[in-house]
Amino acid sequence: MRRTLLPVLMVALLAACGAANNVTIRTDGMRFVSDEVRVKAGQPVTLQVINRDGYAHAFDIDEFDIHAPLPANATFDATFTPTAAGRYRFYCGSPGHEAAGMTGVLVVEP
Ligand SMILES: [Cu+2]
Repeated sequence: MRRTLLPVLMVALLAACGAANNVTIRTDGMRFVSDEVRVKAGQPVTLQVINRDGYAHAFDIDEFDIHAPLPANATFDATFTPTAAGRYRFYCGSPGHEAAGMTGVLVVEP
């Protein structure tokens, strides 16, 4: 029993890890946490951005045409599939926030 169970569990774990292209980003004042996130190319990405600050932010990635307002205490969800590996900058489009350092990088790995 034991000999057969371990490989099966490992395969199941690997499958679960490979399918998890889920990213959660939180706002924290004038920054994003995390400010660098990694996903795999060719797999759907489920992105969730949570704003628990008491004022509005935004979440923007120009290359994926994502431009989402983030009112105070709101959450934004998006699903998209990056096809090309690369480093894609995201930022907060609220006036002054990007200049204050509210930026990050979505790293799409091949
Ligand atoms: Cu902001």
